[in-house]
Amino acid sequence: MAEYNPAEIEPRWQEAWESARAFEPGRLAGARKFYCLEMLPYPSGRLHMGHVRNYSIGDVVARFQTMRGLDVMHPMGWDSFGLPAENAAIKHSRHPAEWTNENISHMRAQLRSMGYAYAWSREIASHLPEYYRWNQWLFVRMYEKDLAYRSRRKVNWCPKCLTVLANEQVEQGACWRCETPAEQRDLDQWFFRITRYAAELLDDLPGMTGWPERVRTMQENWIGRSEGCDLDFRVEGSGAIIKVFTTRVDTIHGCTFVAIAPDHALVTELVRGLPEEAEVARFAEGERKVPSAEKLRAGREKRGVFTGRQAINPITGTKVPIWVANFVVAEYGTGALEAVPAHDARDYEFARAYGIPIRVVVDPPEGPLDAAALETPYTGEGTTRDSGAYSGLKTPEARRRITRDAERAGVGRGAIQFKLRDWGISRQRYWGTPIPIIHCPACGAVPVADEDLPVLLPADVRLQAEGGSPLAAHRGFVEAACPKCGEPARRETDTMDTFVDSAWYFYRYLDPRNDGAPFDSKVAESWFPIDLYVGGITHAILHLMYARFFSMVLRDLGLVSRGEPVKRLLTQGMVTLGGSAMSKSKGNIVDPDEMVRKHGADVTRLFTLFAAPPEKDLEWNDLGVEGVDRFARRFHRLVDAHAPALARVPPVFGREGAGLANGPWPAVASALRRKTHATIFKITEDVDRRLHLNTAIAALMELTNAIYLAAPVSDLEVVSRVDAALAPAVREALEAGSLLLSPFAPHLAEECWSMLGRSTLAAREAWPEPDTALVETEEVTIVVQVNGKVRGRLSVAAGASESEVLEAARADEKVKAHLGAGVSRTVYVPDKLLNVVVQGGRG
Ligand code: ANZ
Ligand code: ZN
Repeated sequence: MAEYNPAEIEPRWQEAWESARAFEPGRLAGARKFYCLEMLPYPSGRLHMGHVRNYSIGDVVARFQTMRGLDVMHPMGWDSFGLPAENAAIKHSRHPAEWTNENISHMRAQLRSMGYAYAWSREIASHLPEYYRWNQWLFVRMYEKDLAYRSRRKVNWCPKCLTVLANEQVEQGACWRCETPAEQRDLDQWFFRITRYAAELLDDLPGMTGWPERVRTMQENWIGRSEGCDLDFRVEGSGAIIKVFTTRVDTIHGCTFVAIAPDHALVTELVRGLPEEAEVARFAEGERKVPSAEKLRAGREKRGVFTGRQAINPITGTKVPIWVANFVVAEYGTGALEAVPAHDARDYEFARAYGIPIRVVVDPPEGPLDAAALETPYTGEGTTRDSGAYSGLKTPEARRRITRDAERAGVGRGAIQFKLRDWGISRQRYWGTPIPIIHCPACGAVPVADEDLPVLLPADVRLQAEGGSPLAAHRGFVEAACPKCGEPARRETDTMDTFVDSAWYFYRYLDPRNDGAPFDSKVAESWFPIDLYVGGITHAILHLMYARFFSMVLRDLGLVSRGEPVKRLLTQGMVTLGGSAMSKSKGNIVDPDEMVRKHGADVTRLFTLFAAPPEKDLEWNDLGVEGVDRFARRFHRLVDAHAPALARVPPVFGREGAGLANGPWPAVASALRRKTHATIFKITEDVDRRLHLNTAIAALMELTNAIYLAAPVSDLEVVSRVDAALAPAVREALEAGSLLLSPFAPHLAEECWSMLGRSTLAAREAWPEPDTALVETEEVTIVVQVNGKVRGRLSVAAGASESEVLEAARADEKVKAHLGAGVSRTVYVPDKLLNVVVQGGRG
């Protein structure tokens, strides 16, 4: 009798996979491809449970699709440039490269010990010249297409990291990495013109049905498309025009002031020589330092100063005062707005604070507003009133007519605004890709010639904790000859944001040693799109937007044919302990190495997969770990005990399996066979379509119980009592169990497969097919109500989950018509009833 001993089993099978090169793609001629990708880690030094969860989920799918006969690409690499390496280097007086390489070795060994099925021949690391050379090459291509440009901009600056932060990297006004409040600075910066793709980035989203709705909504909001109208307000007694952007031109008759951003280009000119000049200047100066995220924060106190000037409403001819206000952002729209306090919350608050009149011009559908007693602005749509010839119109119609008339009069025009800003990629740090530009006094910014790439990051720099770019202090690096005229020139010393590295790495995996191009287009074509991408929700905006942008750029450079790189996206939840995300600073960490030492990689994997559905947060629970540990041991004991008695039964599954005849079988055998095939069916569905990995494991546990019932094994004396009539069904169940277990607990699966006398690798075996005659899928009818009224009946598999039923309800024509504004709540009685509560109550 062999005790389950993962410490002995696991390294043995890892070696077997490696020597068989079991997970290298391209071995199956003619097979369909499957590109399974997980977000590559930053090599901080140690894997954490978040990594383990992310990679275990991806690994299940990669192994599953491999067994189903697909040609699977499942690579891994290192996002190895970035600030922590530089900070660690300063702290421990070590070179970032040395620190990074050591971390990579350690973490690679950790990944191996988890048994992940990677195509290691594809490994890349972004800090290596062979990789970042292609960042530089792509930068030059983008520069040629005016997709990379330099401009003096107000930038978000982290005073602690001493570097620029992209808008995406400012979270609630603070640096996303160290949480220090961000400041504003004027700097010459390099930008990628992502705004050129704003419309495409937005328009693709509805069709990206393989992405979670939540992520698509986040991206949609980030891109922030607004349709409206620009209007020209003439400044009284001056030729100046203040252009405003409005999405509610229908409210123009309620405009009681104009507000402009403190750093609007016109501010100085407007107040020149007026008594208000000094105060306006003081106010503008104070606001200059405030980051735009803070300016837009809803709760921020509305403040401003009057300029002493009036503007003329181009539609009504009315004169209104011009204010400089802190809630107007220079970078959005035109940097100025026509304020309508009765119908906009910020305008309302401002008007109340400064005693500016409030004029009601829209009535809600429910009936007229009492203008004298208005206590909150009415921001919805409705019917115009007190709006001259436009009174009595519904909002969309008023909008249309006023825009048309403004266009005819030459004082306005329809306009579309995006919140998305160009991507600032300059970093004043060392550990990143040097931007391949040389500044020549005569020729300006000149890109480095392709044959001179890569611009190598010099190894001999002095890294200081405070201030300045280390490259700028390196004379040998800075001094360069102009590629155009040959005269002495100065090399650019900014390095690229590391999000550039990760914006296209998934193409490089496909052709990682190519030294003539970033990758071969034909090879990329054969693998794209990525069939499944697994990663944290924290990357829903930043990384995933950049990755999409880069794919569109690569397409327009003629390198690939499609713009959208990812077909299906899975954003896994966090791993928590005591209710909050595991983090070093909170001290609530479970170390994967320790888990592997204590329980083995398989149990660690099983727990992270079993304890919660992939998208949900997973609370760590030692009892739960014990539970899956017990399950692993029980399955092992079953196989170990019965294997000798099953030796005479021919193989059932796998490429050499002969299957089983359709009986007649004794009742116990028949029941077990039905359970076996139902389990195969369920797990296949769970993994393939739904990615319900937790319920798949639950089904394996049930199968194990069923085998125990049919063929008991005592804890004390391990003797198999399986007789000849039952043996084939038991072999079938144990073989199926081993193969089904393989994506989840691959070492244990190999061990059991081999104990059953099979000499192939389970990992490369054929996934078992269910005998449909044995799979009775019980169907039940579910009544679907919307706001309490019956709107349809759905036929679904018994035991379907709430989300499955909701999904089916959404797809049902009859029900769909009643879902209106969106689902706010559901009540589910399994196998019987789903009640959907919808907002706005159209029912
Ligand atoms: C008049 C108005 C009346 C507005 C009304 C709203 C309601 P979104 O939808 O986010 O694009 N706005 C325009 N430029 C701005 C700037 N630079 N900084 C801050 N706010 C600005 O918002 C567009 C609306 O935000 C515009 O429509 C404008 O206010 C304001 F009843 O114009 B509105
Ligand atoms: Zn020159």
